[in-house]
Amino acid sequence: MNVYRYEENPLVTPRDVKPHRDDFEVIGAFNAGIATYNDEVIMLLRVAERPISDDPNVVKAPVYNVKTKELEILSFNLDDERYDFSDPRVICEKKNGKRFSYLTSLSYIRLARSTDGRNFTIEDEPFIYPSNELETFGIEDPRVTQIGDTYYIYYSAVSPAGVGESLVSTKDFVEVEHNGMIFCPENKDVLIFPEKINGLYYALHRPVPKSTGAPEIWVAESTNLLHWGNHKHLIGLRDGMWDNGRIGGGAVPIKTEKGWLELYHGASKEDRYCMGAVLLDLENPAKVIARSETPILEPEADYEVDGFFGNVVFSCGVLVEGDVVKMYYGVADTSMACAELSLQEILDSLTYV
Ligand code: MAN
Repeated sequence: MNVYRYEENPLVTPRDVKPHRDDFEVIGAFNAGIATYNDEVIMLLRVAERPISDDPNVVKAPVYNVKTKELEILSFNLDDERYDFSDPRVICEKKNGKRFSYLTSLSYIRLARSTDGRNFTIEDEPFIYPSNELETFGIEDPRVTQIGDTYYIYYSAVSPAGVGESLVSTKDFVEVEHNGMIFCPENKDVLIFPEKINGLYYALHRPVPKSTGAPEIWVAESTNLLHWGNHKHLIGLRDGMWDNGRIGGGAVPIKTEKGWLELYHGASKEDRYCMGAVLLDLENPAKVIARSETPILEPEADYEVDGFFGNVVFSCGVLVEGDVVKMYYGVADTSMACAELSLQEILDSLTYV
């Protein structure tokens, strides 16, 4: 696979982003949704900020308080036996195993704009900030689907009640209408198709089943974008392969003559995140036509390998111009990068099932 990584990579780094509070530091500007609006490329950045800690033995956890509309800052001592601090992203109570009790940072969505797709100007204020009881730990990994003149933005809403997917919409990237949670916990990585198919809207989603099953990609239908049903299991993990740990949709599906091309992320059991592709039937997106045996993009550049959580390439949005797929992607849970790939080459690389 020929991959052309921009010379300007990483395009946006935490250093480029001004914290939204003086007592906070930005540790991530990554996993951005992508849209075009008024001849500009818009990144909907997931900005992760954490309270500055003066004491290296203290980890702080920011939590949004719905009543006061302020953040509460909780402090944890690294030698507190009750907690596991080994994953830098989360604070886990040992009795809960790998289930986290708090996040070490709070994410929200901030806009960055560009006229050339390479140089971005970052807005000073948050665009979408936690605002209800399902978002008290933050909002993450937005994706954007344009249908007509409306941009549907959906993201992971994180709270003690779980991680689910909420929907908002905007026509101008100024006013935002909130439409509530569309996929309840635990669910992430929702992608809404850009047009109706045989009269119905379609979405990919990624539940995390508990009794049996795994974090895998499902497809659902809707008549109104708010209520989703007729869920079907779409693709699963593959033993011994690059996507044997967890998978989830990435970019909004691309309509091609061969079918809907979905660029998805797959992580190995060792948490190495790569991007691959799956081709779905144009008339029935629940039918899989072909899939990548090997990744189309994997963490190789130093900014993909090293970072807050290394060995991660994670795309939430692409722009397609003719045969060129401009894949914007988060790197190492830290920054944003972009690479160009050939649409034809991706399609030719797939193995038909
Ligand atoms: C995982 C990671 C984190 C994220 C939480 C909650 O631990 O993806 O980045 O904050 O889940 O979604």
